[in-house]
Amino acid sequence: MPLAHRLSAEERDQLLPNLRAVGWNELEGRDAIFKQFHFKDFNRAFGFMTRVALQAEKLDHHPEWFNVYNKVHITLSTHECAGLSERDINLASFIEQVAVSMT
Ligand code: H2B
Repeated sequence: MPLAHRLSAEERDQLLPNLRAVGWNELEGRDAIFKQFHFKDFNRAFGFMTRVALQAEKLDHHPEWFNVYNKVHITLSTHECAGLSERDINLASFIEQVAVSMT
């Protein structure tokens, strides 16, 4: 896999607005993006997590996440470049597709 690079200001201007529009925000004090998801119940939340987990494993890019019942909080960042990379954007886009199909 090619090395991940931290997104430049120009790349951020291009890539982040679409994700902001659906509720992803940049964290304060850390170069990462974050979103909270709410589902109807635990089955939906865990089904969502299962689908995301399988794709994360394929991409070798994994979410930091927290789940209680129907809530899933997700943080995405890339250790290799200590910040946001295109891998985070790609995983966030996939996560959005799954979330839409689970609500
Ligand atoms: N997930 C995330 N979110 N960021 C990474 O930098 C990362 C990862 N690196 N999953 C991968 C695994 C790396 O640790 C392995 C060794 O490829």
